[in-house]
Amino acid sequence: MPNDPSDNQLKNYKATYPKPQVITTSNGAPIYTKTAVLTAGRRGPMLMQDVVYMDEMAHFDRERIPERVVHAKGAGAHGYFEVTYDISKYCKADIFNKIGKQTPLLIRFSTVGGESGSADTARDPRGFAIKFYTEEGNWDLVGNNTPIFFIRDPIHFPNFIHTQKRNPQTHLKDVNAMFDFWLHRPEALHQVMFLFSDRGLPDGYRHMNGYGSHTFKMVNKEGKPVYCKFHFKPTQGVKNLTVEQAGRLASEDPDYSIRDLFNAIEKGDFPVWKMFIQVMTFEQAEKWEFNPFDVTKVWPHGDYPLIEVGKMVLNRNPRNYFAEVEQSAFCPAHIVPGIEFSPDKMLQGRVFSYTDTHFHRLGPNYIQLPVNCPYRSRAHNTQRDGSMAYDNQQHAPNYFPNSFNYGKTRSDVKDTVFQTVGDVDRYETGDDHNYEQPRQFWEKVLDTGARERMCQNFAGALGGCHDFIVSGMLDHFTKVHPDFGARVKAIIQSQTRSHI
Ligand code: HDE
Repeated sequence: MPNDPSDNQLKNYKATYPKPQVITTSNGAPIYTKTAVLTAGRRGPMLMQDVVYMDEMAHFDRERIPERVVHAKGAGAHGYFEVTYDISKYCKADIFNKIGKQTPLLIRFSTVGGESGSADTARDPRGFAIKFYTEEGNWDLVGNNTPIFFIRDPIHFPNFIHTQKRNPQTHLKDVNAMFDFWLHRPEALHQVMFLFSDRGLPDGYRHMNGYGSHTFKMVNKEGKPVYCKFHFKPTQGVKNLTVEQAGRLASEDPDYSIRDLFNAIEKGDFPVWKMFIQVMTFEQAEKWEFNPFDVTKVWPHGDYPLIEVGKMVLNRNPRNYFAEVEQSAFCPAHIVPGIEFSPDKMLQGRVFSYTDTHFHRLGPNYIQLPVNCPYRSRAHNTQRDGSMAYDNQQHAPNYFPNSFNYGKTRSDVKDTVFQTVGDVDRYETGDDHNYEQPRQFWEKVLDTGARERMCQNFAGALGGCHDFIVSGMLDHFTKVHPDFGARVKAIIQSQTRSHI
């Protein structure tokens, strides 16, 4: 007996619309049959003038848009953010300006490497992308369920992603390519350890943390900036799947996370996350032992404690997946007054990439789609035309400055001034403290059981790699902690590779 709300979606539709509406062509003309094509005689050929067929088939041929090059499989939900603590001493953004203030939002969760038909329970980071529809424009916080990332220079991103995708000849996922990249780029170790630990298999989308991951800048009304990071913690708790559960679900219910989110919301069991920030002053940033703008590093909570800000509640499922989730388009460049970029090279690199991919995937006017449009502030600018311009800002002038009352600027939203120094160059960061925080992860974050499971997971995956990749990775693990390298080596040897 189907019992979940998701099983009854069609029945519920019928209950809402007890009488069918007249079916039409796309130009709105009523049609008299939808069950037979137009032919010359009962057995004769079809006619070109069967516009009912042509109208439908030509559109069908174009139903798919390019899937996201990463984060292709996902689920979305609507909700709101509510301020519970005052952080106006750090940030003037209107979203935070009053306790109790609610701001509508859309969230899209995703897996990263798989195609849009892949299994939800793969070992992979999870995307955690939020679009806050604030009164001063849309603020997109496009994060993951991990506080860190694999690389710290955006030039590596396309190559790194190639190793996570399919081999150019075999069209298979290639574990040698994955580990070969990590072998060459040990800055990935922190994130890779996170990925092969229990947290690499979250139990659906409701039971995981979310992070803005990068360092951002917050600016208060006096124009004083601080650096900050964003954290989200689920009040329904963090839960992970075992390797066995994830494997079973991959075949029995590959859409496990999408289903779980939809049904929870439909049943009124609304998922909630508390939002926190960490704050670092410019003086502290100067003195910190690591680069505070390096997204492969966390800021220790002991030194930079979590400050509670508010809660995020997801209380409404999309009514149409394609319109509200597939066509949603997030972009780290979408910030609002009070929130600014830090010098994090990765963040800077992302600021370019997302709009660029949206132009390709959805077109130059993707931001006019209802789900992407800043509907609480509205865009007033001089961008015009292009494919699918919707209202095209009607009769407003399309240039600025002008003498006809179109557009004025606001001095209170000026970005903070900051100095840059240094020679223009390509600075290699490959050796920038790659082992310290992974060591802390091994020693302080993981308990004995979690360490053992992570080593088993690594040994399982590395078991399929060439010997030089295995020994290179074991060297890295040993530099993180001798026990780590030794344990993975012992498990691999016990799995038949006694020569290593
Ligand atoms: Fe992304 N990333 N990314 N990323 N990312 C995309 O944009 C990119 C990075 C993240 O649900 C793409 O619309 C570059 C970090 C999420 O729609 C693309 C770099 C973090 C989503 C892109 C990164 C993320 C994306 C593909 C390195 C966590 C899904 C489709 C400089 C802090 C958003 C798209 C959604 C999606 C580029 C690294 C999170 C190609 C160049 C770090 C959650 O533009």
